[in-house]
Amino acid sequence: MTLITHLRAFALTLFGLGLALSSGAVQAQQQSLPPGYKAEYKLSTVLGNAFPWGKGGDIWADLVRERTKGRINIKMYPGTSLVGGDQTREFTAIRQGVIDMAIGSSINWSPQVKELNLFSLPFLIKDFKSIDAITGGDVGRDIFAILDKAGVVPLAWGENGFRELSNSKREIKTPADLKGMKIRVVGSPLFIDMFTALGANPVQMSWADTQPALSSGAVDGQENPLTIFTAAKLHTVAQKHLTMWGYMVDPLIFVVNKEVWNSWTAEDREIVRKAAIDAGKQEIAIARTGLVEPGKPLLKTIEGLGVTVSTPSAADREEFVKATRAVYNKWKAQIGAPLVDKAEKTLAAVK
Ligand code: X2X
Repeated sequence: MTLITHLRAFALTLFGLGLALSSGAVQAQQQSLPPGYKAEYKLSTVLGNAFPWGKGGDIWADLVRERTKGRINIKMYPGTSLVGGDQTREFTAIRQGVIDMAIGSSINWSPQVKELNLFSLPFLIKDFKSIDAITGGDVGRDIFAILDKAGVVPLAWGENGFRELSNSKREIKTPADLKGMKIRVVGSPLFIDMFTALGANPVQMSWADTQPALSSGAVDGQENPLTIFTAAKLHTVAQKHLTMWGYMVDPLIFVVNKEVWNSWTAEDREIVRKAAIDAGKQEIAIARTGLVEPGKPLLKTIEGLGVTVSTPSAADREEFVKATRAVYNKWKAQIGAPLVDKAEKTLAAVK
């Protein structure tokens, strides 16, 4: 063999080695996802990241991506777009695997999980300390066990918020002021019962349909947390009157589809759980911004938009409580009296 052929053979060997190395690198990249992992996990929410709810979704996705070094890649689908915007079908879709993970409202999942109506019982949970005592205690653990049995893996609590009443017609201070008013409500029969008992005319529709309906005057009012009122600019769709009645609060719940959960390593499951808890805490703080500081600055902001903000007196509030008592009792039985008893006891102990 000549020197030239030696050199050529050497160069070819080097070339071949280079090829082998680079295809090895590509293979390693393709294999960097553990077996059974998907390239993307679909996270369902109702609201996007202009709202605390969607911000919570971004935080969860970012924490998981960072802490798993990209093994778990979450993409958020707001507007409940994975179920064509129908909030009340979200829970079933998670259970069936159409949705991999979700941050959902207790109201939207209550048609499938009747115990979640607990949070919607009129005038049961009256302040932040009270909701924290429920979600952070025995009742919260019971609800997670129920969700687990219902076919999803519950990981952490977040918060949509206390739902205050707004309308285009007049200041509402007592149930009499609500008489005949068309109020948009979410897809749980409890809300139809409640607003009917208050003398209003409840109309059930999805969040996606609500803003157009307020804008055209098809409905007069709605109820939602104040962070939604401001971020969705509800004052621009004729919502000029706001009543701070604090009649219920909907928590958010971070969950994962069971099959997806079981496809992850124990290490990754722990990362996803811990990230949900961390994201939930941050999301709750965002949802309460402007409502926990002295003087509730968010109310000033809303007044600055030309909205009248009324807070019913204790006596007037009692009128609302009385008018909805029969609804409370009917739904207490549907939810299951022992669970509601437990919640009532927990709340009585809150200072
Ligand atoms: O539809 C609503 O009112 C909303 C956005 O608050 C929920 O999804 C419960």
